[in-house]
Amino acid sequence: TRTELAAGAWLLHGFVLAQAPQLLAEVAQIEAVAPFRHLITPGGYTMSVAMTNSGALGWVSDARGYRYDPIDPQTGRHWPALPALFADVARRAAAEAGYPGFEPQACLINRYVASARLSLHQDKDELDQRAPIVSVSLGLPATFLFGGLQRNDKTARHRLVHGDVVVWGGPSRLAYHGVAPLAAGSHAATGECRINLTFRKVR
Ligand code: MD3
Ligand code: FE
Repeated sequence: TRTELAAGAWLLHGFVLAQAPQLLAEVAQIEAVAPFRHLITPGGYTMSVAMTNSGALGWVSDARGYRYDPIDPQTGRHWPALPALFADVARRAAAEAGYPGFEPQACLINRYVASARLSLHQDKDELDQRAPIVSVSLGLPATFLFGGLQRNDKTARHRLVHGDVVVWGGPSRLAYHGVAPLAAGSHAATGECRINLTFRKVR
């Protein structure tokens, strides 16, 4: 089943439940090459969410700013290639939500432990903002905050659980969004964390 959370934003309930073990096995392979790390924001804060990437480009942040880079600055090597299963899931989910022809170039992988959060932000480092962003939730549940096109717009809360996929396109693509501090817990698939994959077309 699918629910339209906002104009152009579709929640596909349990869309990757069957593939979750294989998706997590791919994450383990990726982090063996490109370890999770806590990036520093341009303002000097250390992010509570740990991040890594796979694909031709990876999202990074440091004192100089945010950018997509083909090289992992921590290892000096290319990010691990996008697994075929990742690309397949991202394409199928986008098509299911009404965005056929989506080709992900980057997969940002976020890892949340208890209390980790993502403050309200827009994703606007991608040159092609007509393409949607596809997000996959694995492990512990999270409260997702979804606002409007201005930071001060009222935010709605949505619970995202293991296996859920959300496709953010059209008028929702530039909406402010974030994740509330993760509640402590344990999940059979991931242990004491939540993993989120976001697939992006960058340029
Ligand atoms: C709505 N990640 O990585 S996924 C991010 O759960 C990010 O880790 C969150 O926000 C997470 O940038 C939320 C859902 C999401 C991702 C991108 C969006 C929602 C979005 C872009 C535009 C609008
Ligand atoms: Fe985001």
